[in-house]
Amino acid sequence: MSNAPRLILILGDQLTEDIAALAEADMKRDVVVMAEVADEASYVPHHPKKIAFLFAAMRKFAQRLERVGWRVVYTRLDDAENSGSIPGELLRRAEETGAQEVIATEPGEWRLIAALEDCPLPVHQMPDTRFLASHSEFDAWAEGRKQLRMEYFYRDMRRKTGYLMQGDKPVGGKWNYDHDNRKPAPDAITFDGPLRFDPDAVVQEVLDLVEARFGGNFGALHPFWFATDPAQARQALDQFITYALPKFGDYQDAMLSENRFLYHAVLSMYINAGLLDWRDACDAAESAYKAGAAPLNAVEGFIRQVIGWREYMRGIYFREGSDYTTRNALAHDAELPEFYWDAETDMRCLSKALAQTRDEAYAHHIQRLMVTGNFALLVGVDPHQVHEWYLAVYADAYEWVEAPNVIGMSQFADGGVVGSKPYISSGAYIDRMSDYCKGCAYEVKQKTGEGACPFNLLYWHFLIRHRERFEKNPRMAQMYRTFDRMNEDRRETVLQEADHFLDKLSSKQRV
Ligand code: FAD
Ligand code: DLZ
Ligand code: SF4
Repeated sequence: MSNAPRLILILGDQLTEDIAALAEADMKRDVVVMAEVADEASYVPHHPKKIAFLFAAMRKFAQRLERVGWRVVYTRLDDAENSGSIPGELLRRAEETGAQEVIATEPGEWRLIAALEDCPLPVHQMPDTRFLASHSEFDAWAEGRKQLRMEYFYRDMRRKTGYLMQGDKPVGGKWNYDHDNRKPAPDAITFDGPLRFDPDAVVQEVLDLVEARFGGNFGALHPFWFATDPAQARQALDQFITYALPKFGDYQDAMLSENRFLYHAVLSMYINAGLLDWRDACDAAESAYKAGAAPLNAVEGFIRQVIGWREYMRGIYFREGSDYTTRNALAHDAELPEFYWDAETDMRCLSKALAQTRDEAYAHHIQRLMVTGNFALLVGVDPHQVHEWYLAVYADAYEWVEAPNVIGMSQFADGGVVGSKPYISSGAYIDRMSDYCKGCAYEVKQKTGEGACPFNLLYWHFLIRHRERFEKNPRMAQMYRTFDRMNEDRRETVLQEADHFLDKLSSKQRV
């Protein structure tokens, strides 16, 4: 057996000492490879905060590995010899060290999986064991089912983990308390938002680099306050559990112009990058319930997002295959409106959600689904463009989780693999769940005519464009009946005004 070192590849979203590749490695023999590379930093124009977060977290992770005795070769973005790609760095490091093979943990994107397969060096891609359900477990669950509904998968994950279980029954008698989790935005929020961290020397150095190299990308780099190591991420978790979790459930779907985080965890970027283990987050939430510090609807809701939705989305991404992001079941081909890149629109809901995205690299689920996603779907944007936008602008975005949320849940471009019906709404839903409509240039209660809320027009336009596909869907039949009950003049007016709005949008006039 050769005693040459092997290269242990650790990617920017694999920053935990429990990562599979490291578990296979021999500290005395092997060399850990980490690299900031142009290819990864620019396959979409990532938000500067996202790049800064990852580079800072990568540098700190490399330091931690070195401290415990690993030999780490770390490439900085501005190193003169940087080849610019992950396979390029593996080849360069193989030449330097004499290594002839690589151990990696399976990346969260088909693109990079293929690039590692094509690498001239043999690369062993180990299953990513950070998840609750392996690919084969998800496939076994999915096999033979007509519809892959998250709810049933989630119940299996509850049974598997034992979270909120009493024997084989769910605590409280119900699996899902979502019904209690749809309260409109409250007037006052008692949570100050996620824990913020001042940049230390490592972060500051990265901020300077990112400013110089990616300062032109969409998104504000400053103020930068994300956690960049596991200790900080744990503190952010504790802050959420103590101060926000008790109300997380109630106001999960609410949106407020002046409060960007409400009672949300703002932990997804840490969990996805490896700084925080999802088990620790769920254990902490369950303990809060057991201690009487958080109600069941909140804790069940949180645990469902993590062991249900998050795992389910990953299962879908890998099951559906590498063409998933090119799906376009509704044949949508409009351009992504330019205001997605500058928040310059008179529609206050969009302008607020987009400005928040620009400033924070964060928006919560309902902002992503029912504001930016809803609008893109209603106007018929090419789903691949929508996908690339979401992948770029959020600090937690990696294809394995972003694509099923966007292509599947939000844009219905997978034809119904993730959702049984498209998530669309008129202005009434946004008005009920937010304070956006107050002060908007459009009037949410107005259905047609000058100043009518565009969502009200576009909602019907979407339904009529796709009548053949959705009319027989039992969950949508009522919408068609409502439209058909309008008098003919009104129906025509709605569709004409929607056409007019779409013309304005495609000719790049301000809307
Ligand atoms: P909370 O609302 O506090 O939820 C707690 C945790 O549950 C999150 O940290 C996250 O780990 C998990 N979670 C909740 N919902 C989902 C979901 N649908 N899928 C996966 N995990 C979930 N999430 C990402 O992590 N990356 C993405 O790129 C991403 N893109 C999205 C795009 C669209 C169009 C939509 C509708 C949702 C997307 N989500 C994505 C899911 C969700 O919006 C984010 O996980 C959530 O907003 C993160 O903020 P939070 O930590 O405050 O979450
Ligand atoms: C997102 C990202 C960025 C911006 N930069 C790097 C990088 O320079 N080096 C690296 O190893 N990983 C980076 N990543 C994360 C990868 O893109 C991610 O591992 C894949 O998309 C798979 O999820
Ligand atoms: Fe958005 Fe319509 Fe409300 Fe304006 S009126 S904020 S466009 S939903």
